[in-house]
Amino acid sequence: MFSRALWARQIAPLRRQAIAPFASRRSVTTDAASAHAEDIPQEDDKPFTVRLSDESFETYEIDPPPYTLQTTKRELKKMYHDLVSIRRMEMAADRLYKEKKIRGFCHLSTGQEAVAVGIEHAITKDDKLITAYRCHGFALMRGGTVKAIIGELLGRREGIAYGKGGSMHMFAPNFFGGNGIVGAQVPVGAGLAFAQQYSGEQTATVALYGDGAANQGQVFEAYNMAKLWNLPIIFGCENNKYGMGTSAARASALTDYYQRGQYIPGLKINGMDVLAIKAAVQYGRDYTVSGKGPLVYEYVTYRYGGHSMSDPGTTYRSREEIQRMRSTHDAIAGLKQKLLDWEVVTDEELKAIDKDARSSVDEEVAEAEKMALPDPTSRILFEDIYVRGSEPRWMRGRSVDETFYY
Ligand SMILES: Cc1ncc(C[n+]2csc(CCOP(=O)(O)OP(=O)(O)O)c2C)c(N)n1
Ligand SMILES: [Mg+2]
Repeated sequence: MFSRALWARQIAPLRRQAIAPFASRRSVTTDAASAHAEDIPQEDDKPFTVRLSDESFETYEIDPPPYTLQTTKRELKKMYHDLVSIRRMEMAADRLYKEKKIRGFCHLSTGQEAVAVGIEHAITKDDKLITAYRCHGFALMRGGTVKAIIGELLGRREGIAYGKGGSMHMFAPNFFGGNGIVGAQVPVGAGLAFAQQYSGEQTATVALYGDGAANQGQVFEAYNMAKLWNLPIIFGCENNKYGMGTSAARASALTDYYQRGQYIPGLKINGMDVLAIKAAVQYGRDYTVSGKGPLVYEYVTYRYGGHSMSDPGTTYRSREEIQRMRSTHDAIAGLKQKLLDWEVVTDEELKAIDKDARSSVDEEVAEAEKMALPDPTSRILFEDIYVRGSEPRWMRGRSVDETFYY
């Protein structure tokens, strides 16, 4: 066993040397509006190049992604629409919770929208995604509707998980939740990637977890197997600086989550810049699908609200900190600024996109509120335990003499 002093003298310099040639000296910003683009074409679908900020990434044992990104006006406008839609949907959930129409747990992703949007614009519909409980935005991006997501929060049978999952357990094609057990989705994500590799699919899994999950043993077990078998997975820590009311620095001996894979290359990404996220995930997807093995990403982001609806979110961080992040690092405001600066849209066009996103969310929320309440019968408790159509003939109920026949 090395004494601490000996370790510091003999081992630490070696470790630094091993990392130094690869580790970039850049430090990642969370400033959302720092990319550049010139010569924007008139046409909506004609590709052009965006140059990302030098402060978009920090690397660990890997070259950085290209600092240029091909996009179109249509895609940028869609990204903006997506960001606004998630924010508006989360705001609707906030209101419905305060009106006591949504009960139980409810975790909002306001502030973190760029992660869900940037990833979706980088992967294909055949790739797989799994995350923790802060999942409404991902469910929407993967193909869920606002109506079905809000219906789920309201506990309606027409909700995206038939009203059985609530805020934390939503699913869509190639979206494997929505998981309430902190960290549990990380090994499940490795399993998804194993299935992709085993069946020869040219697809990847994106498995997300929070800074609060990043120290769990199962995360490192999943890293190990993923590297042993070079699984096509991008592990991604959404570092929003807090796990419930505990700051990352109080919970983690090393808060550079992108370096926590040790033998797995990593990338730290400005998680408030939807374009940087798209560039990073596109690059990582190609890397991992080509058989080079897993990656560990860290999206540096921030949640504006409390951990859940029952946390005001102001006892463990200052109001000034929240205000500063909202006013100077907001992903929506950042993209908006770029779209105007680059003349991708006029002021009026942008207002029209805003209005369209907000009114379509509002309409779907109103429809969800009109969905019928579930019948107050115990039969509903036995439904949806198995995938519809695959139920056993009978199931035991709450006591030995209660049997439910399907
Ligand atoms: C196994 C397990 N332990 C504890 C909890 C309680 N819990 C819920 S959320 C949370 C903090 C997670 O923080 P983080 O991973 O940073 O996610 P964030 O809320 O910031 O998105 C904890 C401890 C849980 N749900 N599951
Ligand atoms: Mg967190």
